[in-house]
Amino acid sequence: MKVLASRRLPGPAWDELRDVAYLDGPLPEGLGGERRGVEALAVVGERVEAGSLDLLPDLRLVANYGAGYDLIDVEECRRRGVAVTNTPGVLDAAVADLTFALILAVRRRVVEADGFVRAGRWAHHWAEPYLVGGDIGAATLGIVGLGNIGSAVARRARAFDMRVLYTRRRSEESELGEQRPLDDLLGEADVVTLHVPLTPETTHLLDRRRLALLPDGACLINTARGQVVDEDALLDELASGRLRAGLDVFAHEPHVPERLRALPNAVLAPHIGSATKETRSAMTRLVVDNILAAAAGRPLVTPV
Ligand code: 8YV
Repeated sequence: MKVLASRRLPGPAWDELRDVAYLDGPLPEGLGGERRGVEALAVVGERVEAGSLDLLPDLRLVANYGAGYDLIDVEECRRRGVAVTNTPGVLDAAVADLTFALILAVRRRVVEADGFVRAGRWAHHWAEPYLVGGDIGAATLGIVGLGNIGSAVARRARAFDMRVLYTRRRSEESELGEQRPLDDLLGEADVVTLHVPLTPETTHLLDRRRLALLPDGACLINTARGQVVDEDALLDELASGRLRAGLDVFAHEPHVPERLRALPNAVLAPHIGSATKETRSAMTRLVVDNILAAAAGRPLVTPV
C-alpha cells in the first residue's frame, strides 16, 4: 500500500512500512498536485479536508497520529469511502501524567520557584510568604469529561487524596468520584481539568460566564484542546490574578498570546501531553497496524 506521511514517525514500527513518501509542506499545498496511487495518508497535526481529498483520488485510509481527530473532516472522508483511524488508549497515562505535572506545578508554584532560585533571590525566603501554594490533598478536583484520560487523571487524584468531581457524557455513575452538572462542578472545584474532545458542542465550553463560576484562586488545567476554552476570557481572568492555569494547548497553536506568556500565574507547555518515548512509539505502532490492516483487507484496529 502506497503511504504518504507528514513525517517519519518515531519508534521501530515505522520501518515495517515499505512504500512511504513524505509531504512537502502542510496540506493541501504539500501534496504538490494530484497524487494518484496513494492509498493511505498518515498525518500528524494536519488539517485534512475536501481540498486535499480531491488530490488523492485513490485514498482509502487517513491514519491520524493522535487520539483527537478534530482537524480531520471525518464526514467528508466517510462520504468518499475513506476510513479514518486514530490512536486512542495508548496515550492515556502520558496525558494524565502531564495533567498531574501541571496540577502540581501550578498549585505548588514550581516554575515560579525555579525562577526564584535562578534569579538569586533565595536568601530571604522566610521573610515573606514567598512561594506558598496549596496542599494537593486539600483540593477538590473537577474533571470535565471522565473518559479514558479523565479516568486516568481521577485515579492519580485519588492517590493524592483529592476529592474528585466529574462530568461525563454517559449518565452512569463512576466510583472514581461524584458526578455533577458542569456549572455546579465549576463552582465547587479548586482545580478544573479538561478532558473532552474538541467538537462543535465543546468549542468554548468554558466561556466567559462559566470561567466566572470558578472560585477565586482556582486553577484551570488544559491538556485537551485550546478551543474548549474562550482564550481571551481566560486571559482576562489570569491577568486579574483571580485564576491560575496550567496549559499544554492553545486556541491557535503554535501561537501563544504575548499577554499570556508574560503572566507568572500560568504554566505553559507546547502540546507535550503524549510526548514520551514509550507513548509516541506505541502511537506509531497503532498507525502502522491500521495501515497494515487496511492493506491486507482486515478490520481496522482503531477506526474513528
Ligand atoms: C498530538 C494529541 O496529536 O493525541 C492527541 O490528540 O493531541 C497529541 O497526541 C500528537 O502529539 C501529534 O501532534
